[in-house]
Amino acid sequence: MPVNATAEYYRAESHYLAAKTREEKIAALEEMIREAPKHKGAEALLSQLKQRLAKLKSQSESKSARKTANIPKEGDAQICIIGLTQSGKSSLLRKLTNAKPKISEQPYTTTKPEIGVADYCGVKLQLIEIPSSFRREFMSIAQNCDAIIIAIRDGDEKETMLELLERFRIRKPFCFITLEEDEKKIKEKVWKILGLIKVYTKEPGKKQPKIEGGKPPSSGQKPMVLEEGATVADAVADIHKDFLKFFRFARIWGSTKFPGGKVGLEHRLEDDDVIEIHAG
Ligand SMILES: Nc1nc2c(ncn2[C@@H]2O[C@H](COP(=O)(O)OP(=O)(O)OP(=O)(O)O)[C@@H](O)[C@H]2O)c(=O)[nH]1
Ligand SMILES: [Mg+2]
Repeated sequence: MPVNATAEYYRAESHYLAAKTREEKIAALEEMIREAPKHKGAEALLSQLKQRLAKLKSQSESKSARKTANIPKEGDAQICIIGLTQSGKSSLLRKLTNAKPKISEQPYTTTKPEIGVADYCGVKLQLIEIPSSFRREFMSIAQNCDAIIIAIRDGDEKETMLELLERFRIRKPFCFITLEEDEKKIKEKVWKILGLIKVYTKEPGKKQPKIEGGKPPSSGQKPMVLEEGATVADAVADIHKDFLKFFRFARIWGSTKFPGGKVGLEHRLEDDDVIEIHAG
């Protein structure tokens, strides 16, 4: 018992002892801390109360953290497919990836996130369809992904979906896709909004891979995926951080005036560039 505690403190303590939920306990503890005597003799009590409060708060936070259904990112980018029920989300996921979600005429067929991986020119895009119940735990996936595909049947759904994204404060690049769109077009649209570039490496003396926009190179080579605006330095560091120390120059096919033009670390790369790094 604290020395010289006020009546208010004891009232707060009785609230604490009577509290049933964690939230009530937190509120009562905060009240106790406010009302606790602040003199030297009561220091131990105050620190005990603060510790108890911190413990309770961390418990309630981990409980609420469980309400989010974040899915570990795999591949080069994570894209969320969202839309009203029966807008064709599962059909899109089937069309673009290896996933086999159930498709039916029954509204709200999809009840949990469905995940698949799409290949775009060797780039791996992780696609996640979320249920149209728009529960908070599913919306957190849309809040944390890199870009959003909004599945729509017609133009009228656009407004509704944009309002929904705003309501959940989802501010990610997005594009609208309708069921009838061609697979290649959809992937190109998604790639454009991601704000990424793909860059292919080649070894000195070897033939450079032939890159035709939107098509994987015939060699099947997987590109390096970098942020838009990335430089040669970013590409070199992506291969190995220590590599930067030994860098001499690079030759580029694509973003240079002449094929195989010589550049330094500061040269800005573009989508579908081929880079040959000279080091040593
Ligand atoms: N017009 C048209 N309809 C299609 C096509 N593919 C699927 N459908 C129909 O579109 C409806 C919705 O398809 P889903 O892909 O299951 O839609 P969803 O958005 O996943 O729906 P829920 O999971 O129930 O919210 C179904 O009735 C399908 O039969 C298509 O290529 N063209
Ligand atoms: Mg579905």
